[in-house]
Amino acid sequence: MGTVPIMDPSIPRQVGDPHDPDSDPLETREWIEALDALIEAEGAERATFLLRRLLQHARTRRVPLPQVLATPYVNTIGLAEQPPYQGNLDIEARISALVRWNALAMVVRANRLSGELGGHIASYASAADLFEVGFNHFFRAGERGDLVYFQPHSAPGVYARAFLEGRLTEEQLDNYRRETGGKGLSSYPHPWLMPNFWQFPTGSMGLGPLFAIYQARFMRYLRDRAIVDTSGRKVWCFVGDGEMDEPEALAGLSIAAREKLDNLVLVVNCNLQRLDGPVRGNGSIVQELEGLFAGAGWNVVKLLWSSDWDPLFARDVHQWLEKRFLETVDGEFQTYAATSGAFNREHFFNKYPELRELVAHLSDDDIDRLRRGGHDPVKIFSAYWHALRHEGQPTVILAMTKKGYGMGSAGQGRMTTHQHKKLDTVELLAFRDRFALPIEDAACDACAFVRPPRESPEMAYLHARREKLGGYLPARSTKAEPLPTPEAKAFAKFALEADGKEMSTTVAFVRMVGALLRDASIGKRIVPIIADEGRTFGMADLFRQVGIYSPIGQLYEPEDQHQLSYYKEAVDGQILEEGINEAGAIASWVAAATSYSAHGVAMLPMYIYYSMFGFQRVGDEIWAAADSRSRGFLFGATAGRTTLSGEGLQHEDGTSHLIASTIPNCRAYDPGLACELAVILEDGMRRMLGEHEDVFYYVTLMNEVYAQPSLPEGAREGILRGMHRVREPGKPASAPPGFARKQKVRLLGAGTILQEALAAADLLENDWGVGAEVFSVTSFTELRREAMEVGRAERLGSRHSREEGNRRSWIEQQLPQSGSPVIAASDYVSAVADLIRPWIRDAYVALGTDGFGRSDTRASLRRFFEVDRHSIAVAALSALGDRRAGDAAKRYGIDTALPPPSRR
Ligand SMILES: Cc1ncc(C[n+]2csc(CCOP(=O)(O)OP(=O)(O)O)c2C)c(N)n1
Repeated sequence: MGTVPIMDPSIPRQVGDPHDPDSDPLETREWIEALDALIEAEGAERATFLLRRLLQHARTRRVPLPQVLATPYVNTIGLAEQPPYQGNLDIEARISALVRWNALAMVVRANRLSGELGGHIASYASAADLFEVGFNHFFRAGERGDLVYFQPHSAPGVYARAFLEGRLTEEQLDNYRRETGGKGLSSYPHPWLMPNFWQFPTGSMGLGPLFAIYQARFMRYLRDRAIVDTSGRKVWCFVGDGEMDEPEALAGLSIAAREKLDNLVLVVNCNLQRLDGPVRGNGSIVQELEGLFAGAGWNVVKLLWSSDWDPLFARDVHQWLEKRFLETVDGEFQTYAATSGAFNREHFFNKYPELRELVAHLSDDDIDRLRRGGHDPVKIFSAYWHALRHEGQPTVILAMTKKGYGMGSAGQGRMTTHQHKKLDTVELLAFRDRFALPIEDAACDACAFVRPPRESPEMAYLHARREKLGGYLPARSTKAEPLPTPEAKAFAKFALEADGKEMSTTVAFVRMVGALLRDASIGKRIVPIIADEGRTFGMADLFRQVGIYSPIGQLYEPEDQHQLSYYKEAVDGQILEEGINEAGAIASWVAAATSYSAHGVAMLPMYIYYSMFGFQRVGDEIWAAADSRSRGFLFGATAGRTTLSGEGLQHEDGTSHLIASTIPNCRAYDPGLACELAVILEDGMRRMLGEHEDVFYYVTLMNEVYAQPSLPEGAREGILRGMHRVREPGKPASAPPGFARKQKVRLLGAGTILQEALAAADLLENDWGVGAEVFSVTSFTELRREAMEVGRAERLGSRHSREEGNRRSWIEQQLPQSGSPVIAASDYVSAVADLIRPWIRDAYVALGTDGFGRSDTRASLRRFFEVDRHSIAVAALSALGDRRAGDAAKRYGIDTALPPPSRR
């Protein structure tokens, strides 16, 4: 038995408590009686006022104050504040038993079929009542309904309920975790795999709570900007207590409190266990989370003990129970969950004579039946009821449960229960009896699914409840109206007709966004998102143009108020300025990018960030965004390992395009020209907002300034498919008609490195008499994808779906076998250019920026990574087998003795 170190020493102790000696018990009693009298006569509010004043005074007198962020280990909501239960507890218990049974049967059956399928029983067993009270009384469905983020490995319970509701078939349940085999069910909530069912992917622990918080915040944004009236809608998020150790799970706590998100209820299923063992064996996860959430400014509701304990609390006038709870660490609570009433009596209650006496009238079985709060619908109902009525703060409900509840010796509270998925006949029968399920022995042994007839009282009740709450959940909708999207000439004429004007693609982007924000059709739907780098990317003008969202407007006169583009915060501000918080910014982006589904109104998020702090920093969130079928733009700005010069190892991105290429629905582009950017934006908007394609775009932007050409005739298709020719091999001025250079190379350049490829072509022609054709590669990823599709179609003898009849990929069309080598260079690791190697029939050299980024000028960096014009020219000569390659290296000052950049 240990003591919990973080327990609050201010908890009132019983007079004469040996652990908290009182030097003057009589005086203490007088103070307490005085407070009681005050509450009695003038009410709790007055008592709060006086206590606050006393504390203030004590502080000025430098009296050390007790820690105030922890309360006793009892329910926050007292019996007197409990609303009457508004349902039929008997029927609900029978429904809940059926859901529990079917969830368990699903996992056991799947594992009888194949041990490799996995699945979890114990987590849902602990969460079942938390979910069921929600389904029967709180979760509203439909367009104006609530958004529920489910604890991922409790999915079997959600499926089991949908089965009872008639929304899933027995066959689907039987195909649990085999959704690729046909009519089955995915392991965890995945909108990609079950697009009509799951709304929010939560399988990667920690993202659920973060996404839920930013969803609640985005709902306020939609309301405040008068786009959708989201008032009254709630976000519910169910999360494991072990999961709360994920940094992402805690990352949004302060914004939720700061923005007073009382439309959010987070329910932490505190079964005190995670996968390997206890969450805080030597401490108390409930007390720890209470301190964290209360400190961040949340309304904390502890839901620890069931109604069974109320009579005991009522008789326990000297708070012996509170004292005993506080000194019990979670490792012990887990043991009490796994053991019998007799054991609990012996080890928990018998420690103090007062507690022994308190339960003397109870049998061991009675003690065994003393439930934890998260298993008592009455207490759960009360906690939810209060949470919904709480104003001005988000609410967290810390619900204590038992992991594997009802699994008896097969799993309840056992160290190994998380992965327990096999139950023998005896254990199955015991489970049936424990929940009084009407199942024959043989059916029980066979783990038969059970669904009473529609007209049975249970089913009639279940459907009536859901009808009252607007329909069934979870259900994902995609009803948003398509939006007409503008043509590039409407927002990017300057880029399409650049005619040699100098600018960077970042500057071009900012101009395009500025114009798009004024577009009558989609302007209001754009959600610009930045993570404290707006000024870096030259977006400061937008601060005033559309304002920065703040739910309380601007309470101060900004220092720069007299400037044209001052820092303007407004309730209807359009920009989400997330501060230095890429995780939060992506969470906002996901909320906006899925608004077409969650809110029936398509938004167009444009999140611009330092490209290194995207896929690398929050890659898992982007993966979840892809799973969520997000539609929107991600802009990796001042991208490229050598273009963002001077910033060094941690900022210079050479990998994001490689990671982006692994995400099936991410269309990744690295345009080097402003006109290319315009075409990509135009097409992206059309596909996402007009055609409702479930894709999102990753586009890199650079801050290098150079002359921009107008959009070449006929280039549009190539830009979108991944490459187009920008330069023919040159001819000497005096060349006779029909002149052809003997040697020719083809150079591919991506992003700003296209400029190096163009310069290399000049070097090759002028210095070495080699003809060079230059292609701008806007997307190695798109080129590869299409070529793979074509190759697969050929392999399988089927027709290529996108390009019917055309059996040659775009790469092969652009770079047919010709005997001329191909040299590609990008500002990313060479593996990016290598993505297309299999389809190039001639010698192929892929140059890239492998190695750590470093601080230097652009020219030096490009030389260092060997993607500069000279290195490209030398690579071309070498690929031609031209003996002059060595001379060229010498002439251009390339030190061939240096080790490769990745080893320097
Ligand atoms: C990011 C991440 N890490 C690890 C896992 C694997 N995992 C799934 S459930 C689980 C334990 C969950 O414990 P807890 O959150 O306490 O929930 P409980 O099952 O106890 O209700 C783990 C480690 C995961 N899904 N995601």
